[in-house]
Amino acid sequence: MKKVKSILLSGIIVMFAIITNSVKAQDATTAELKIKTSAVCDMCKETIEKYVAFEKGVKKSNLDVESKMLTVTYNSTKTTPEKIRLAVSKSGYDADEVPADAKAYKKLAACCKKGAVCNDKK
Ligand SMILES: [Cu+2]
Repeated sequence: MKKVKSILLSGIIVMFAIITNSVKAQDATTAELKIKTSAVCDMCKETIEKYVAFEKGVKKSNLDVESKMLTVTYNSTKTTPEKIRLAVSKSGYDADEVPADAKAYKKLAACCKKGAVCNDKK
């Protein structure tokens, strides 16, 4: 009888843990995404960050020019990594496997084109 009780008790504990965990998961709507871009200078950084900021659900973004990595904090119930990559593409830059939008890329300053050596690059 004692054994049955302890099995029952551990069953309740496991169930409780599962419930608490699922509540936590629903609560965690803030997600972080890292995107490899084709940015080359501080101007690129400004362009991309401004563009991504307009995307619904994006809380903040920061591009590290040195590594070309864009870190985006976003609300996962309002947007998706796909949409954010598309926003980067529409600003004229590559976003991971998504190539830069051709029209937007054409409009970029010469120093912001892929492989360009920018004057204000530190
Ligand atoms: Cu640039």
